[in-house]
Amino acid sequence: AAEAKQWFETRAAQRKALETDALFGKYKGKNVILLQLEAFQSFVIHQRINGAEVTPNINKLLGSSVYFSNFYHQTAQGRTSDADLAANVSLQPLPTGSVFIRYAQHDYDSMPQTLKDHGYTANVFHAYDGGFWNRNMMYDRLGYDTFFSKNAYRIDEPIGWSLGDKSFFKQTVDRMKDEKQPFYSFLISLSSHHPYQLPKSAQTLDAGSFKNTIFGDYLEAVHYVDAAIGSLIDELKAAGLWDQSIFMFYGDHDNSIREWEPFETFLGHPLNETERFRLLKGIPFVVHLPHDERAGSYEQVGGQLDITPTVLHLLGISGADKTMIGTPLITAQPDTQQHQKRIVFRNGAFTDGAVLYLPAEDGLPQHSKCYAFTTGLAVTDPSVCTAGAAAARLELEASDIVIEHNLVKSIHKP
Ligand code: GP9
Repeated sequence: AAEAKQWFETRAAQRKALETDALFGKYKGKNVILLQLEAFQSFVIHQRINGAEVTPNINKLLGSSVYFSNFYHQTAQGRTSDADLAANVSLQPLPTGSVFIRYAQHDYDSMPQTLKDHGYTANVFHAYDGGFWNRNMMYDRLGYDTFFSKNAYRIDEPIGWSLGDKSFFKQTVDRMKDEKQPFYSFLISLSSHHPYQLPKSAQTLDAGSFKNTIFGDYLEAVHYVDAAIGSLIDELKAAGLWDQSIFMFYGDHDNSIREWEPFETFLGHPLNETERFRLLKGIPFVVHLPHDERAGSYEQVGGQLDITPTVLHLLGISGADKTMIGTPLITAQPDTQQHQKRIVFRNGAFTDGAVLYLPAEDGLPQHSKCYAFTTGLAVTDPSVCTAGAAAARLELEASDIVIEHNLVKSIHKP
């Protein structure tokens, strides 16, 4: 436990050092609207099928937003709930099960609670049963004012498990526009849930040769979600919230399609091992800042655990007294500050943008792999990955200890 505490103190000190950055507090007092998109992967962005863009609204939004093109999900068995934990609590998921279910009675330094401590209202919206993933309990623990679950919505656009995202977003904006500002709103979408079959009336993409396959259904589903995001942006503008808010979204996890052939056909080339890993873990992270500031594509690596630290940094709220793993991604001088940053995955894999380390499935160190991140070529001297792999293990162990022994509140706060 002492080592875990020290690990978190070191990480907190790294965030503290960034507080002199010119962007710290640049967006103080703005609303924060964060969308978690079901099974939304980044490989569909900027792609076309039969001449039509799969994500036309997102592609357009990227022209005026900060887009992290090397951003990865860090979920494990807890799937959607792990993504939520990563994004709002900045801790790693557990090796087995979901923190939401196993440790909902423990304490966390959550984004909603931290923002509430700074005068925000904080609500979470998801049009499904409130008990799923133990959300009722966990959201209470994380400090949200209100969890608007399925009962709070009119099911006037039935899709899949529940309400379609278009209506979900619209009804949520109707609530948000009457909310006391500044607010934090966390919205969890659902229409692009496995197995991705939309009603015929909601299918507007010609999936061509993928039609009537799960991959084609997935493309249809993300195309629908993209349209829902387009409408949501229009609604936020009409409600006068767009330039008063930091608007962000990310994908929660991969789409569970485990055959590579349709991906390779869609992308038009075979995928080597690093490309497969990057595709499987790759999710979009898009941040629209008021008045389109800092728009561009950023290639530095990042992961879901960096979302809360990034938000706190932009709002000028110190993350130095918080038990979190991530570090801010949007800083004035990302290149100098992000050196040695590692994105750590639950199986012990990591990338720092230079190498990708994949531990052996049989657990034998000699079977682990160390690749150059961009070329995907095996690194001739695998010891290049050794120190990073050990550091990744330490991060996972420190996170597990803090969660399992309820230590978040006992880490030293400077
Ligand atoms: C249900 C939704 C799906 O509420 O969040 O969770 P998942 O099955 O993707 O983990």
